[in-house]
Amino acid sequence: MIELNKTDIERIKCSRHIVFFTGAGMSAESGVATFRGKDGIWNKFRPEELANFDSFMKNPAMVWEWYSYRRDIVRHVIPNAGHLAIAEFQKYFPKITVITQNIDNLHKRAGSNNIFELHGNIERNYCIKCKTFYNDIEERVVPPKCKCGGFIRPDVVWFGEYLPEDQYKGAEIAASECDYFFVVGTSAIVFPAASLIYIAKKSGAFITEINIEETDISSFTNKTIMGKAGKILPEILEKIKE
Ligand code: BJW
Ligand code: ZN
Repeated sequence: MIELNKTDIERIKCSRHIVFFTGAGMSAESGVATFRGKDGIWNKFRPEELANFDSFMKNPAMVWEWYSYRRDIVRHVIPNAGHLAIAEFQKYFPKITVITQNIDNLHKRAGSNNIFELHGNIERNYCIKCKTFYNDIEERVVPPKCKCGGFIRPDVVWFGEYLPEDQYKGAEIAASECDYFFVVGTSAIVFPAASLIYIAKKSGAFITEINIEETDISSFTNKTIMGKAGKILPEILEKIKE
């Protein structure tokens, strides 16, 4: 059973606006690998070789193939009990905001409807030259090319790139306005996304972390619950319904 006492549950119940700030650990139980840690994909693939624009320009085919491979994975997995619990929270609170660093679309597929995607979405692509957006792409050539001749890249945020302004701005407002802020399955080391935790705390929100291990922000949060997101979140929801 989770380490939440009556006061903790009351505090959640009294909240009018709850934010769930999620990272790769949120989707781990769906079968999407995390980046860092024991089973992280970056033990096998180096981020600096794949997750930045220079690498894409140096070897577009390799980078495109890597995202193609990951796109295929996320299309074949399904939202887990944690994603579904977050979506169900919408029934019980005036406002729920999901701020995700994940590019896998699983919150949307679970039914959450107020989502800020800080690092893009692997289902979208755009031409680096004329910025035309593409959803489904026939990969006759790899990487595919736009009508204008430019390479098409995934609409994800690589290191050194700015986050989509509207998504970050919306997330920043939610973090500063909410009264409860859950940090779920993130190592919280990538900025500016991680700064939202500090903004929320400074603005007076209660911060609860859900993670299978301690992170850099564990000493900063008001509470850390150790465990899997797919187990803890449904348990919290059940307590709220009681
Ligand atoms: C579970 C679980 C279960 C497992 N239940 N929990 C020095 C200092 C500060 C900043 C910088 C710096 N040097 C460079 C920077 C900036 C840089 C940055 O932050 N780097 C740090 C790594 C140091 N940031 C950027 O470059 C950003 N842009 C930017 O700053 O723009 C301004 C600028 C512009 C121009 C010039 C200069 C500056 C952009 C960051 C983009 C991040 N992109 C990626 C890749 C996306 C595409 C793709 O998927 O390929 O986003 S990197 C990767 O990390 C991905 C993630 O969204 C992000 C965060 O990872 P996350 O989600 O936390 O995953 P993990 O694997 O780290 O953690 C998983 C957690 O889950 C663990 O804690 C587990 O324990 C837990 N877990 N199973 C619960 N079942
Ligand atoms: Zn183009």
